[in-house]
Amino acid sequence: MDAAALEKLILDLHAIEAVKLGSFVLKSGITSPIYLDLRALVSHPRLLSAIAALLATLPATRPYDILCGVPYTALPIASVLSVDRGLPMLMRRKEVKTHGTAKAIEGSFRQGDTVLIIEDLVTSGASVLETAAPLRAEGLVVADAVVVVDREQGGRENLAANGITLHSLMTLTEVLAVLLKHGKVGQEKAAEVKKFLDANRKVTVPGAAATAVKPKVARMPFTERAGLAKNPMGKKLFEVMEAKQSNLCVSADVGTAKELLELADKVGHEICMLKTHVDILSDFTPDFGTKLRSIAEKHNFLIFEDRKFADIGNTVTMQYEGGIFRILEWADIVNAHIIPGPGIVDGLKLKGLPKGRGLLLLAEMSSAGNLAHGDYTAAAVKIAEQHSDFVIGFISVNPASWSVAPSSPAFIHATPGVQMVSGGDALGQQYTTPYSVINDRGSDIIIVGRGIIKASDPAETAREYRIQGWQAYQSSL
Ligand code: 5BU
Repeated sequence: MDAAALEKLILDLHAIEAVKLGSFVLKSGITSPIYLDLRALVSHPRLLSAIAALLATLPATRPYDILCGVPYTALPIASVLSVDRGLPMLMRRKEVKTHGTAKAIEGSFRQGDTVLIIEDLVTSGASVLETAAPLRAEGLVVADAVVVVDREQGGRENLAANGITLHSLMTLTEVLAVLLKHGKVGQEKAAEVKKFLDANRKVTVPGAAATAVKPKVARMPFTERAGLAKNPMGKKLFEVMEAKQSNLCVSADVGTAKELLELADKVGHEICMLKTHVDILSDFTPDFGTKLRSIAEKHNFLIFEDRKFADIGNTVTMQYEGGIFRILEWADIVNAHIIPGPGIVDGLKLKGLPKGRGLLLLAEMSSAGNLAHGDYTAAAVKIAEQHSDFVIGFISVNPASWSVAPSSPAFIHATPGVQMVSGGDALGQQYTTPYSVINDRGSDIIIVGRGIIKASDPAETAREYRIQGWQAYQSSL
C-alpha cells in the first residue's frame, strides 16, 4: 500500500472512531493512552470491504487454503474476505464445552491444509496464538497471520517464536504520525503515546493468554512444581520438561529392541520421556537397558517402562527387580494399578526408592469402558498422597474433572490416547488432541504412540506434537 492510501485509510479509521485517545486498560493488563476498536467496522461496509481486500494483498510466506478470523472482531473481516475471494473459512469457538465431542473448530478441512489467520490488532500476539493452537491441534498448518494494526508491543516476536509470521497493514507508529500530521492529535498526547510505546515494547504472552483461557485446574508452572516434588525423579521430570520445553512422551511400541533404540535416538531431542513395553521386544538382550540409558543421557529424557504392575507387594518386588528384563536397573519410572491395594506401592517402593526411581499410579485409563473412575480414581489419589516420597503422579485422562480434592501440584499427570485428531482405534483406544488434553482436561504430559511411530517422519512429527503440547501448556498457565 502506498503512503497516500495508508494515510487515507488511517483517517477513515479515525473518522469512524476506530482510533480513540484517552486511558484504556488492554486485554494484556497494561494501560494505554491510545485504543483501537475495529468493531465499529461492521457499521461501515465499504471500509470493511476495503480493509479485507487490502489484507488479502499482504504476501504470506506460504499459499493458504482456508481463512480463520480471530473471534470476535476479526470475524466480519474474515467473512468478507472469504466471500470476496471465494476462499473457505473456519471458525474457532471461543467457549469450548468440556464434554464429549465438543468441537473447537467449526467448518470443514483436511489435515495438512494451510490456514491464514486474520486479526484486527496484535499487541502481544496472545489472541492469534489462542486461535492457532486448536487449529494446529486439528492437524492444520498455521504459518502466517495478517492484521490491520500491529501495536508493536512484542506480538511480532512472540508469534515468530511460535512459527507464525505477522503481516500488518499498518503499525501504531504510522497511525500516530498520520493523526499528528492532520492535527487529529496534539503534540503532547502524541508524545505520551510515543512514550507509552517505547515503554511497552514487549508484552509477554502468558499474562495476556490467561485472560482468555480458563484452565479447569489451577496451573502452576513446571519450574515451581519441581520445587514441590518430594521424589527426586518427579523433580527431575519437571526440570527436564522445562529445560527441553517438552511435555511429550513418546510411546515406543515397536517390535524389536533395534527399532526401539533407533526411534529413541530419532525422537530423543523432542521428548521429556520415552515410554516402553519391554515385553513386546522380540530381540531383547540384557544389554538393552544400558544402550537405552546412554541414548536417554545423550538427549536428556527419562525412561518410563509401562509395566502396569498389578500383583501383591511381594510378587511385584520380584517382577520389578528380577526376571529377564531387570526393569529396576534401567527404568527411571514404572507404573502400577492400585487394584491390589497400597501393598503394591510398598513393594515397589522397597526396591525403587533406594535407587531414586519414581512411580506413576493408574488413576484413569484411556480405553473405552474401563473401570478406573469415581471412587477408584479417588483411592489412587489417596494412596499417592500416603506415598508421596515415591509416587510422582498419575496416568490420568481428565484430571480437571476429578471430584476428589484436586491432587497436589507436586504430582504430575500423564495422559495416553493422544493424536492430532480425536477418534479411536478398532480395539477401544480413544484419542484426544494435545490441546484438549492439556488445556481442557488439565493434564501435564501427552503420551503419543502410533500418532508418531507410524508417521512417515517420526522425528518431524514428534517435533510438531512437542510444539503443540508445549503451546497448550503455556496458554493454560
Ligand atoms: P497409541 O498408539 O498412542 O494408542 O499408544 C498408547 C500407548 O499408551 C500404548 O503403549 C498403551 O499401552 C498405553 N496406554 C494407553 O493407551 N492407555 C492407558 O490408559 C494406559 C496406557 Br495406562
